[in-house]
Amino acid sequence: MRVLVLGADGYLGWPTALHLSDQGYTVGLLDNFARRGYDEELGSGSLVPIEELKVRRDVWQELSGQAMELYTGDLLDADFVTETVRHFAPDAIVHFAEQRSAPYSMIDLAHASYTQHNNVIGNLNVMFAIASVNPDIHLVKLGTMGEYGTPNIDIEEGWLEVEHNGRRDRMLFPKKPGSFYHLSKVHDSHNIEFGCRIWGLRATDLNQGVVYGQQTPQTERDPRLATRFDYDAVFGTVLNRFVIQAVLGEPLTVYGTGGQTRGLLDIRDTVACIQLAIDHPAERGEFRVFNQMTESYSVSQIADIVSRTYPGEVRVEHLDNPRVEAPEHYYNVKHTGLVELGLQPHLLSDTLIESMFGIVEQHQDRVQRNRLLPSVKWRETRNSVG
Ligand code: NAD
Ligand code: USQ
Repeated sequence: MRVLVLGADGYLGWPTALHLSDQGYTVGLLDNFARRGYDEELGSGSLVPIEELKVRRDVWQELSGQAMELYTGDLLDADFVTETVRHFAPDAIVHFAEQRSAPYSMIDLAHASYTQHNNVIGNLNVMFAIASVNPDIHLVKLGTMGEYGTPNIDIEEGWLEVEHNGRRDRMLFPKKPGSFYHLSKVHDSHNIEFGCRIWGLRATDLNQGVVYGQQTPQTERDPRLATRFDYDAVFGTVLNRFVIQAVLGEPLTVYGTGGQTRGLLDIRDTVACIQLAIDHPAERGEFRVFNQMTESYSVSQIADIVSRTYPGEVRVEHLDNPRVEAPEHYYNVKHTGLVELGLQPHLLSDTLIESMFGIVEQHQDRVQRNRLLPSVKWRETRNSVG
């Protein structure tokens, strides 16, 4: 099967491409390297050094014998997207290629606008390319658990059976996201669902929780195959950041009370979920949604787990929450779809954190400590003209 991975230079796109290639899929890689540009703009970078995508691709070919075709370009360029889809002729497209940081999208008007334009229009270009080249291509799109926000009812997998004034319907689950980034994913979901209705596209929207971890069996084969590992307050995600802060002897930065709860998953489960979605495609015209997370914890619980696991002393600091989010809330998420397809989750209780400490120790001299504290504040409104 031929799979085109959009965003293949990213934290998750690269290990997914390797995993699929290792499993015998013919993989194409696409990226415009925007993520490396955000690093330059913010003065930050991956804790673990990462090679250029072309180098990583060549190393993989050398080690595995598997070739991967590389397409360098921007999803905002509709002609490039259509030509790539026509040329590679995929059976499935896995779409990771978006600006994915909530704080980045909340810096100011320019960053909110960039995020929504990049994500929504890039995704539209992918949908139109599929519809015009071959509507049978299965679109596997990375969404996010944050699309739902934290409603005071159980979160279903994408759809909700509603009874209202004596009538029933199946509606997209109501969304209440918490950043302009998360909103871009809601817009994508609506656009894709519409594409399934009008053109009979087949799509799987993976509402993924916060991912942690840095290694997969494939990236471990050679340091030149490493994927990125972010620690800064804009792109670093909570568990990865807490692990890095623990090793550095810096306080774990719990925002607010730490009662906010999120769905999480191990990076090895991300790549497994993508494969399961590809192997069991949605039907023509079906907009299928899976909640791609394996367990949920509050931020305080995550800080406790890291503190307990780290062999040294760990301090936890409660900062004023720079975001606007419910500090304590109900959170009960249905996430059985991927398990029914065969996912065997790696849970936090039995894995990984210890191995992450070693990775951080090895590269800790690369950390710029001034990138650790949050500076983007949700309540501040800034536009480009001041
Ligand atoms: P990442 O930023 O590391 O990777 C995204 C890649 O897409 C980058 O290499 C970037 O250069 C590329 N890209 C962005 N815009 C592009 C464009 N217009 N054209 C071509 N390439 C473009 O992000 P990630 O952490 O690997 O996340 C991948 C996807 O998974 C994102 O859509 C994100 O929203 C979603 N997701 C991530 C997490 C997480 O914890 N990392 C959790 C849930 C969902
Ligand atoms: N948080 C802290 N301290 C920190 C960092 C984060 O308390 O140092 C808290 C945040 O306030 C938030 C939670 O931890 O309540 C998660 O924050 P995060 O930065 O780890 O994750 P988030 O901004 O939600 O975004 C990340 C990815 C995004 C993905 C999302 C999945 O960057 O691409 O969509 O996780 S989800 O959260 O399920 O929407």
